[in-house]
Amino acid sequence: MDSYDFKNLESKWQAQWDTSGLASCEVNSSKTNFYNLCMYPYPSGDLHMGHIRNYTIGDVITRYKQKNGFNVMSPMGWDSFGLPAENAAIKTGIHPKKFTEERISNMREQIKRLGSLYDWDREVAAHDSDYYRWTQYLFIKLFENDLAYKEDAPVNWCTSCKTVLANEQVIEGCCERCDADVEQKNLNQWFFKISEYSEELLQGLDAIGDWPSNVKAMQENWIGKSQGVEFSLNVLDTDLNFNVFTTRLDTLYGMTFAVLAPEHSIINKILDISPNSDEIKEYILNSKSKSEFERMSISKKKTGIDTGLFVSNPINDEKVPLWVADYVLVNYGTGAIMAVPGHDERDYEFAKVYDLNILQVIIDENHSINIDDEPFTDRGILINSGEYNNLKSHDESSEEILKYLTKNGIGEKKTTFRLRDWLISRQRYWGCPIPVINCSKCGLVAESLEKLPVLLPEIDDYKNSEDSPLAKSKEFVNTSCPKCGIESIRETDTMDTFVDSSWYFLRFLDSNNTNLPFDKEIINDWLPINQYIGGVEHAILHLLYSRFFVKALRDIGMLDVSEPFHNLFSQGMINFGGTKMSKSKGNVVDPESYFATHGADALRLYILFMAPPSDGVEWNDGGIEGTKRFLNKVWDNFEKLFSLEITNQHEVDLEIIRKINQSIYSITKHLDKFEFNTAVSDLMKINIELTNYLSSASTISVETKEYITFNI
Ligand code: ANZ
Ligand code: ZN
Repeated sequence: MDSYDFKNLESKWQAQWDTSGLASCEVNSSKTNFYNLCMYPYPSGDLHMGHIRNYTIGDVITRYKQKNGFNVMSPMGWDSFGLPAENAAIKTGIHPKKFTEERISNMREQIKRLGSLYDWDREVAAHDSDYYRWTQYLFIKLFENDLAYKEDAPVNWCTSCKTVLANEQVIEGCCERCDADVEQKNLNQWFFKISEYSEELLQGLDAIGDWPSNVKAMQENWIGKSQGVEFSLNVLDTDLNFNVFTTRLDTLYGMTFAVLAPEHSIINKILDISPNSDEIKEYILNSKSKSEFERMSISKKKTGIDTGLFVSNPINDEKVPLWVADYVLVNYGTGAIMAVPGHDERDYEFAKVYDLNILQVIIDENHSINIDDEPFTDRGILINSGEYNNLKSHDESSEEILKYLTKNGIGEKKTTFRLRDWLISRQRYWGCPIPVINCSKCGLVAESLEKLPVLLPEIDDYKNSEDSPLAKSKEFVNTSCPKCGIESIRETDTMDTFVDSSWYFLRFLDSNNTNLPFDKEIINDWLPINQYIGGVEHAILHLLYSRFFVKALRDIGMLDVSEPFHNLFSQGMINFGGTKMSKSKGNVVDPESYFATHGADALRLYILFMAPPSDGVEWNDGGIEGTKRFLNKVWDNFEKLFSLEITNQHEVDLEIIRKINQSIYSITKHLDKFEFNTAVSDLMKINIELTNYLSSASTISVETKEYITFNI
């Protein structure tokens, strides 16, 4: 029989932390603030091992910082809008709200049972109208400040279900439900102007605190700053011209063809004059069904159509053919390129497929490289380039050629970004309604702030058709214009759930505010978040969107900070059977069973001990017996310590004092560096030494006992 009775101990202490308010945090305190935040979860129903890892790391930091005298804020809430609740409603008829709230209460109980400290008084849930009212408020602020706008953009359209699909519902180009082909269809949609912040989002990464370098790199790539040159090409024997963007102007003499994206705005005029206009039309239709990923993919065979027209190379008046091909994307650069197959991989592949001319204009210093089998993409010197021959490739020669282009008014330096504006409208039910009204006189008008929230209507049929599900509720749709009062209709799209999660960390700080989403002074006091902890799957979108939100709200005047997250920790994934644990794969290990057999603390300790927390790790419960045994031994040692006969000797028991100080030293050293596993193994070692000492000890001095009581 174990002496360590975790069942009773855990429930006793968890209740005690609750009643004593150990986790509750006042925003005003004489202590230094420390905002410690775990990414709020999607309420999937059950805690999985990834959650346990996340919340255990968060809990260790909360307790550690509390013990170090900080005023620690550690709130918890729910990212509770989103597709799964809606799918379940379509399948089972259970209302998404009921479905979601049952799952939340289940997860809340599990998190409490885990014993992690959260300030539940600050709890928020994205689907709660007390929360989404303020999401709508912030949307309106962005709209009023020209940071939200509406424009045509393609959505995924299932030709057989006649419904709009979310990206997650498109599996290899086909509908998840019926397997029919998915097409792109243009709808009028809402965007946030994140691209206006591209440069600042990039620069901000340098000034930020401690972030994993791979996360920074992913953000950098996503923003994708590229410095190059934009210049114009004339279509021969017409008055048409278009711009191309290149980062390799030095290869201009190697342009052997030019390419337009199928969606390029000049295409209609090309169709009027091209001898191949029928083929081009068909090609444009075909590329509509391809995803951007597919079009960019190196492994897919490149396709295109010759327009039969020519452009002239501005540097030497060479006549080269003009093609349409979908490996050129419409929304990057200018949507058109000068193709240099001799020195660019994708142009090379394309030229091989269609037997187009390939010309070498860069060579290595030894003149030994040729391009018969592959393009030459390294640095070298220019050949076949007229007066620019023998100049170094890349910067030096690009500068020289640019001088010629600028002098003749043909081109100029240009910076482009890969980052596109954020498409936030969804044709879905279970999301935050977009608080805008369409008036035939005034156009798009924001709902008046006093009338928020625009409540999600009750409907019976959650499936979407041509429109969003919300369009089915007449009471919802029909309203009057907030400006002029005439009969008008509401927007029926809802917002991307990433909008909800772009500001929840602000609401936590002032979650009971009924006048505003948050108080400016509180935010200024508490932001940036000292420590943010979450999964690496959010390394790009969530972090970028939140960073954009804070900058936009700063510019609107709602707060005075520029970055939301100072330090970021990305925990590694816990896998099982080689892949991520997930319900759909049926490889979920339920943490709750361990609460009963080993105790929450043994599980938490085991997860910390398993591996460095940033590493991915394969689940294997072989070691959990070990951490349970360790906790038992710690318990036994303390029982033994407190049962030793007390002597009146006024000298300390050095070995015991040493063990305590070794423990404090190791914990301090390792926790600051997120080396939880090393901290645990140090404690295990120290405990064995303590066991050995105690096996022969029979007395303890008064001083030592006081020292122990003081330190634990
Ligand atoms: C000629 C050239 C020669 C290029 C060469 C590269 C190498 P980064 O650096 O990623 O920004 N490009 C431009 N717009 C494009 C579009 N809309 N779709 C597909 N490709 C596009 O990429 C810039 C380069 O990508 C540009 O420089 C252009 O190809 C291509 F030896 O121009 B380059
Ligand atoms: Zn009006």
